Amino acid sequence: MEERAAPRERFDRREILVSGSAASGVLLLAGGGFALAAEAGEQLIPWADQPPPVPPPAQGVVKTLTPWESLDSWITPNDKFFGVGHYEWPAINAATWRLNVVGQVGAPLGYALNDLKARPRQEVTFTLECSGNNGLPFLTSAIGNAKWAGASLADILEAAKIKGGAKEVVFFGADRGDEVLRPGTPLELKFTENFARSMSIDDAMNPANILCYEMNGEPLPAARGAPVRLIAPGWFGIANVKWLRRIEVLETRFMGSFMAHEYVTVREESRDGETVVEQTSVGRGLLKSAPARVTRTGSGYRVDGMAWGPTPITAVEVKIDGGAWTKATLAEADNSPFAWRFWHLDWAATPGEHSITSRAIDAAGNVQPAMDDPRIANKKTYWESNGQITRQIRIV
Ligand SMILES: Nc1nc2c(c(=O)[nH]1)N[C@H]1C(S)=C(S)[C@@H](COP(=O)(O)O)O[C@H]1N2
Ligand SMILES: [Mo]
Repeated sequence: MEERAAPRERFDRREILVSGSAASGVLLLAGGGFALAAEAGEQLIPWADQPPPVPPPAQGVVKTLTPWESLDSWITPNDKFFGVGHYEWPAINAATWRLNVVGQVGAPLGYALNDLKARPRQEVTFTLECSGNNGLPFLTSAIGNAKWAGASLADILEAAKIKGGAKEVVFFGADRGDEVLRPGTPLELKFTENFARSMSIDDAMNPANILCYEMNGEPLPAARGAPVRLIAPGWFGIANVKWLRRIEVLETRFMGSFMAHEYVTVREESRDGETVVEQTSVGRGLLKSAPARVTRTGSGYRVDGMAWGPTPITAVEVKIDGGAWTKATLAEADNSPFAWRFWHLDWAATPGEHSITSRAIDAAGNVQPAMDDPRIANKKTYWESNGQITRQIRIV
């Protein structure tokens, strides 16, 4: 876990961003809501329920997490972006790197980095969240919002001429590791596999998808998947394959470890009075919000947070202790359908221990589920955890 920045440092950072490069200034203004930007004299009150450190077995996978309290700008700076990777992070020479598009295509293609950069540039501001976020005690704040730029995936698939009858597009990363099926049995099978995820042809052809080489105006950092990663706006982190190496079109369903074994949600459902188990591959992002931080300015308190999901957020409500749900103030809407929305609530806090819960509501009236909602309570795995988050705070 990174150390929490002191309020003074955060204030300085904002000054630099606003008065610094024009590009950064535009990013900040485009967000519409710098609700979390530190004000002079503002004091951050850390949550009393800090997450435990990432345990050693998971440290190889969860590499960086910036605490919620420090995720205080609408665009998450590259140095604060969380990092998840399942195998050793590969070192790739961008000068010799090539991306091949092969399989069930009429015109197999190969691109060097400069070939991709020569194509029309497409940008998207997208909040990337690990589907394990808030599913495990130590895995919180595995989320960040960035402006990604790259080449349109749909244009490239179009140029490759996908054959009739093809079913899926598989995105292979350069990172690889050992997997085992039926461990400890006579039928045990060990093999080495590249990280890979697939999408239906329809999902892959979504015009929002990009082969991304730039993040927040800088070349895509090595840890974020350089030289090129898939950015699939609206999908959980897992779909956004880093260190892309090969795109392969298949005429069957792809059942790699990260589609079929890992990142599978197991949920009990009731069907005609019978309890059945459904296993589904982790998919699109879900309606969710989080209280991110509490600050005091003079004698006033304020709760800041964010809300995100597949549909526009129309309201966020906050519950303090056992009280009524109260509407938070949403930051000005921007034109980024895939980005989180900031919100805040002024709070006349009294000394003592308090709990703070938030819930997001979308235009269709969907409400982020409570933790005891059957959708959440009957979920056996920690992925896709969009239940309401409750935080604890001590006011002195
Ligand atoms: N090649 C590759 N891509 C990957 C992964 C990986 O292990 N290997 N992890 C995925 C997961 S689970 C998440 S949450 C995001 C994290 O992206 P970030 O490290 O850039 O924040 O990358 C996804 N893409
Ligand atoms: Mo993830």
